[in-house]
Amino acid sequence: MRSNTTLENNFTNSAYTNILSKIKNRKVRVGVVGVGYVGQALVEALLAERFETVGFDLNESKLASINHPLFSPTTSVTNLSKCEVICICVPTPVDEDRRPDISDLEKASFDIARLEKKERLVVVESTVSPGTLRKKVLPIFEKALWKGGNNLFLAISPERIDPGNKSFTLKNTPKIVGGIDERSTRLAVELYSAIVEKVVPTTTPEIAEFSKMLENTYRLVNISLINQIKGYADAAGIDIWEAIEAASTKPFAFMAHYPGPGVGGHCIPVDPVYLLEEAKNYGINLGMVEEAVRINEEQPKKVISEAKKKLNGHTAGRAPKMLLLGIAYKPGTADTRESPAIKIIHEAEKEGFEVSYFDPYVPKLNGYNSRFLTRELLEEQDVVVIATHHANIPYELIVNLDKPVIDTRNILRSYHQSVLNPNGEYT
Ligand code: SAJ
Repeated sequence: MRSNTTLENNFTNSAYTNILSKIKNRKVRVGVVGVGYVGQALVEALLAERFETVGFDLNESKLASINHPLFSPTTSVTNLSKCEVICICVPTPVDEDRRPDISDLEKASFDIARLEKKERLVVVESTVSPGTLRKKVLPIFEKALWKGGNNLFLAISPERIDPGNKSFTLKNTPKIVGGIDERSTRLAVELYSAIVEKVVPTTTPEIAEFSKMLENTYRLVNISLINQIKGYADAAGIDIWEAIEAASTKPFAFMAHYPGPGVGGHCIPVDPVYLLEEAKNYGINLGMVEEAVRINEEQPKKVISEAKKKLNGHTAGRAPKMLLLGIAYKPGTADTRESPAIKIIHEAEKEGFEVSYFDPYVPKLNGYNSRFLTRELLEEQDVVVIATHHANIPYELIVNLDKPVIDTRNILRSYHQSVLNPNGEYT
């Protein structure tokens, strides 16, 4: 009588070899849960390699943008039952108390765990704290009687999509993959090797989860560092932008980061919060990361105090008018998640400013409408703040403006050096 283990091993082996061969022969059907900018890039890469793909999203408009004979959009999770592979690309934001919120991931895992039980590879692409796959996601499947490494193969592969980046795409950005066991890792490597030039397996999923946190915490700490150091440079009358340019001539061990009004987006300001929370569970205090998060949150207030200093009470008796240029979180996108510009609006209004904005990518937001940028509109203002330096903002209207301009991105310098007065200030 063959032991249970042998039977299980045989089952695992056949489940594993079945999925492996289907991936190799492009016969596997891949489900993508969450077709936002990450899921959409993944779907397009899978379709380009002729994988039959099912895209699930609650928001039908996100599915409408993909048109391909091998693509089936759906708003019903049960349509994923036919998929032997399912990739989860749902957001993992922070909640209103700035605490990690993986409820979308838990819901997606719960829904997938309730699908018909057939061997399946599930890959989580969402950014999560180290240990989430093993401690939070796997138990959801095990509670639904899936057996990790038997009929369930589970891996993490953190997304590395940079929206709008033309040089680094899903295909040419190395993909980190970590499975809960060897077979899971092997299957995930096989899948991603079909659509990404370089796949990097890690020994454990925790290493893969940690590496993503490292990437984005590194970025926040360095941006907060340059924002803090700028305060010293300004006080000392030193041009921080030229200093960064000079430091960047060092061909090794220096990566330029630039001052700004704060760090937005759903990755950089958010991921370090996940790391901080998880580190606390081990009694570890990452003071430097906490300070970076604090500095970042302070930036919008610094912009307001600079505006008040430049106005120096000139508008006594009436609300000073502030025009914000660019409210998306970074140039070239309409995404306003965690955008510092929105925080500037809130802070400015708290300080009594009358605020309006112009952003060619964001026609309306939170009850405001983007104003049409004209000389007349600029003349009406007391102060102009360049918060997000979209390339298609007509800076020629600003560069000779005889009003205080707070150019948080130093974009005007590249317009006309001639407007700098001898003290190196913009007129
Ligand atoms: N920012 C600065 N100074 C800088 C760089 C960025 O203030 O020197 C601000 C931006 O204005 C923005 C925020 O930080 O508000 C985030 O900018 P980002 O360029 O990091 O853009 P993201 O959020 O799209 O980050 C993505 C991330 N990619 C992934 O998570 C897969 C990040 O890891 C990349 O480093 C980044 O793109 C990139 O390098 O473009």
